[in-house]
Amino acid sequence: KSVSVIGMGYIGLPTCAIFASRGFDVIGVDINEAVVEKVNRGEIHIVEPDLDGLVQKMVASGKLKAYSTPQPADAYVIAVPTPITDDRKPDISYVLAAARAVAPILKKGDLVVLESTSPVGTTRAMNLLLSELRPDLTFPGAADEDSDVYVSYSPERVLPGNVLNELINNDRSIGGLSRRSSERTATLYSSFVAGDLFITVAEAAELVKLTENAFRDVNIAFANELAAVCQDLSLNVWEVIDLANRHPRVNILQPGPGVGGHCIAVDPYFIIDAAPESTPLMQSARRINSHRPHSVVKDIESLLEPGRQQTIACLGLSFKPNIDDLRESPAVEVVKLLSEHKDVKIVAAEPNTRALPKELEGKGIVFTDALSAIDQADIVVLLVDHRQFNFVDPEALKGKKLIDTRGLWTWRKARKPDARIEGKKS
Ligand code: SAJ
Repeated sequence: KSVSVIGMGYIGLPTCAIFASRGFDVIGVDINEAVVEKVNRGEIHIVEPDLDGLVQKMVASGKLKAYSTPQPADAYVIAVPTPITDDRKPDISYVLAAARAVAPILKKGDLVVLESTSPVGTTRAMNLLLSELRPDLTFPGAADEDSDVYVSYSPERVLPGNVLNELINNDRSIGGLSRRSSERTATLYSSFVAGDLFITVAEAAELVKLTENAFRDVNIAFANELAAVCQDLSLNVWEVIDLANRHPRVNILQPGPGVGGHCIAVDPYFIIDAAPESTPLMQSARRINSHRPHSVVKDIESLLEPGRQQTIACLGLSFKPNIDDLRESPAVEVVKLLSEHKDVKIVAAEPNTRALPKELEGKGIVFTDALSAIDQADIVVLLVDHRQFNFVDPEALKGKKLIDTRGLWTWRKARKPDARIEGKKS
């Protein structure tokens, strides 16, 4: 049994390692030579708990090998990026490029599974491209008769930071382009998935994936809107949410400096693009969440004293806690906006990366550790609730102006236990 995983990023690499751990001969493919060399040395290029040990073991056992071009296998899993263009249109060119790379080596009986988050219709478009490139083979068609090659969509839905656990334990939807394609895909994933596998049509599976992330975006927008309301009314949003969430059917998410990452800040646009007239709620959630970094900068500006150079410590740059991923990070956006000010010196700290990201280079920003950043600062801005920041001594913050965009210090740590009066639950 062999499987070739195209794209060894945040999803593809853990997927390679899990397949290898279940006895598959795994061919990991990436166009980035540096990634290929690193994996073949048993090393990883991303921060993800427990992944390093597993990749090292699988490479050492010979079950996982990395290449820069696809190699023949019984199944191909495509996990390449599907970004949006500057005008917020889905870009599926990497999926089509992966299909073009796989097409020449396909043989009768092979399975091709698309895992990348994709606009509705992408799997069928990929199938069409494959069938055009390989007229000697049959592919799933409208009549649902058996074909030489099987094609399906099965999206990943794992949370960065908890990938290995969620890969195994989450349920999965499988949208085959034929009944046999779905069955083959279910057999492939049942090798490691402990959750349930649900079979549907490809287009539904594509929309399911987009819907999950759009749902979260809308819910975070609600929390962020509530933060703005509380600011207007001089109330503590963290307390309001915490108490509202004591209702058995209310579960409000956490406000913050915005929504980052390559999924939640991107995927709703795939739905919006497909149905612009029918998505006013999703569109406004996107606007609310994209505006958050600007509100944080406005709050910081309100603390600045005019005519004096001041130092601002920005703590955390990644898009969420305890990872190194800076893609679409609202924290980076805040720092970038701040760096346009003449009167401020910015000192930034990010415990999970070794240097500033490229987009912040050359702007006079100092990169250092959290404690020395705080030490130098007039204003301390907490942008990411990394676990390390829990341990900052309150003494170090004394006399500093504070903006806590995640409620880590101002609410979660300071919550008074004596504010609770025990009820009579037996
Ligand atoms: N965020 C908030 N408040 C919250 C929760 C999150 O402001 O209460 C922010 C985070 O700080 C971050 C952004 O939202 O900037 C996204 O973080 P996240 O943890 O919600 O999600 P991702 O992007 O790491 O992973 C999401 C997950 N989707 C859902 O939970 C519906 C994951 O399961 C998907 O597999 C992943 O997208 C993906 O690859 O699509």
